[in-house]
Amino acid sequence: MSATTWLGGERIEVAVCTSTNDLALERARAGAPHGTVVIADAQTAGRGRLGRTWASPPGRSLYLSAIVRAALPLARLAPLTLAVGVGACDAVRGEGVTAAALKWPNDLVVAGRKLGGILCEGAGDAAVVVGIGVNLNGSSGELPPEVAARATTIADELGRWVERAAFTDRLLAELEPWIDRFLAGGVPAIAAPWEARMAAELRLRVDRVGPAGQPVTGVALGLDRDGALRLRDDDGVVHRVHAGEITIV
Ligand code: BT5
Repeated sequence: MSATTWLGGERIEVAVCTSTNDLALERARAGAPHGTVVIADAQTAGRGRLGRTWASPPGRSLYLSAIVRAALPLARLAPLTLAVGVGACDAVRGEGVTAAALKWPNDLVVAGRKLGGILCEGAGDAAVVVGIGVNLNGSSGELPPEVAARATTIADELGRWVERAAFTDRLLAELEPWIDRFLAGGVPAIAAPWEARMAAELRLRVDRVGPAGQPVTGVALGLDRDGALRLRDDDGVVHRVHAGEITIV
């Protein structure tokens, strides 16, 4: 595993915070350099997209946010998430969870159960924060009941303890080149690798995608040129999905 050039050069580790994304956003606005990484043992208000919560119990998982100094318009945050997913997927596979795969737009899954998630947020004109949560140790059964049934941990998958520091180094080393490739080449630079790691066997239900805003159920075919998901429904019609609640059926 090679070391990184810029990612994680500066690391801020705290026992507890509301959200590592909050801390990273604050540091980004205060001028922290490209690649600064924030890691917490626990988050009291870990978050996902659309106001959802990321369960963040202490001492057993990875909660990490990285500052990327790049002027990315809002529309490019979603595809950046895809690039980050490729690196995160490879890190988890490298740890031994070879069945890990990507579910559009920001989930890391194993056989339909969620192992990790990504949340990218803008931090002013010239920086973004990339937040990643990966369930490492303990059993998914110890997560809050509303999450447990659809979650997994690396320890659940491998039957052994995962050392957070070593996994963090692995993750940063895998992430850096994919972020660089995306910043240089956009979606075309990461689309095929993303598709190669896509959980293609899952049946997905997407809210508000049909012509009348109705839910559609189908299978993922891959990415469009702008990073939208192409989903084929049961009648063979292909939909472009830009947003919406995506659930595994
Ligand atoms: C995500 O949102 O998957 C993005 C999660 C990003 C978390 C990281 S941790 C470091 C950084 N700091 C933060 O505050 N956030 C980032 P979304 O697609 O909206 O999924 C959220 C949903 O995942 C929840 O509504 C639950 O159903 C489920 N969930 C919550 N906690 C989970 C966990 N620990 N493991 C598996 N699933 C979980």
